[in-house]
Amino acid sequence: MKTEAELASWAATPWPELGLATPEALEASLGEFDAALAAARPEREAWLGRKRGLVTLINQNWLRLAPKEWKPALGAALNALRLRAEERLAATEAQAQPAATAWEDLTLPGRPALAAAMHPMLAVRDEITDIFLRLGYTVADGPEIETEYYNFEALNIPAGHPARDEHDTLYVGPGLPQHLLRTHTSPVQVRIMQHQPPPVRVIVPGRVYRRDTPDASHSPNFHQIEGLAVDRGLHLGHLKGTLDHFARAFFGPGVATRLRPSYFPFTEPSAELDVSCIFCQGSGCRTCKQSGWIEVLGCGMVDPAVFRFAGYDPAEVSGFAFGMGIERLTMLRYDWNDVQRQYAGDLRDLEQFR
Ligand code: 2U9
Repeated sequence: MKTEAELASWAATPWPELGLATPEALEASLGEFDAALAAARPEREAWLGRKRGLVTLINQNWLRLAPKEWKPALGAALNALRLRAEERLAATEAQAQPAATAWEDLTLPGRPALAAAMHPMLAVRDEITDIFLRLGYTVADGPEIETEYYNFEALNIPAGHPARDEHDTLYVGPGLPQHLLRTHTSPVQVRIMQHQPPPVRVIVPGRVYRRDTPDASHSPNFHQIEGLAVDRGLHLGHLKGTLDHFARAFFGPGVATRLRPSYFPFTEPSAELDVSCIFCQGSGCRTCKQSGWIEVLGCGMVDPAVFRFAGYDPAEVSGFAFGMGIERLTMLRYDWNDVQRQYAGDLRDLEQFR
């Protein structure tokens, strides 16, 4: 088969010098061009270039100088060759296209990879959990779908008790016993006491549900950490010492604490733990509503009725319990004013904590 250079000098030969005496001879010689076209990866300039392209040369030197009677056959054959060249070129150019766009400017700086990060609320959960792990507590969890017995009865909240209304319970399906989405993690502590003898020192982080309309401080599901300690001879001093330690470990050694009397059906006496305002150091600001104190958690000595439900003898053991909302503590830690920010997944918030 002829090379492109040989074909070029052939195409440049004027018709009278070619000596093509028969139509068959013409067909055979144009066949050489066809064969070269099929074998090569044709280049547009070499075949269809306006000045030196092979088709152009044949047009100028063969067709233009050929006698009249040869022109129709030669013109048709040349046209067919032009069309095949056009087809081949279109095919090879289409193949080359993706490779051309895959080129990148290798001098550009690289795009930073997005690294996953701990959600701030879960980081606060772990931070709180770790404080109690260092005190010798263990971590437990349990089902989010509960019975009325474990969520209410065993926690000294009988049917008709006003605390049932306050819990804004979400019920799950028909059927008895009635199932519900737990309104607190306390059922887990009841199950633990049913299954293991005292002493108990356990921390229970988990998701809980309440039928609330979402706003800046409410969400139909949120997260709590509850704690329970049961042993012989535990008293309010143990509760106060433990929570004092927690408050200073979490908010810093400078905070003051106070216990303010409160009421929960499952503890007696009950209290709320306040810390001196971490934003104004107690002098009064918007966050602490000028009081100088911020409410952090609820707590109390476990009610003897709860021990009886769980199978412990209140004459033998005593204990204390506490509960806190993790989102609330996250808002305090990061000075976020709206709990919904913790569920929005806004990267501008989350990227700060990589
Ligand atoms: C058992 C016995 C006692 C858990 C407690 C609180 C006080 C409390 C709230 C804080 C804000 C829930 O997230 S919140 O709305 N919790 O104030 N929780 S004492 O008491 C228990 C738990 C289990 C067997």
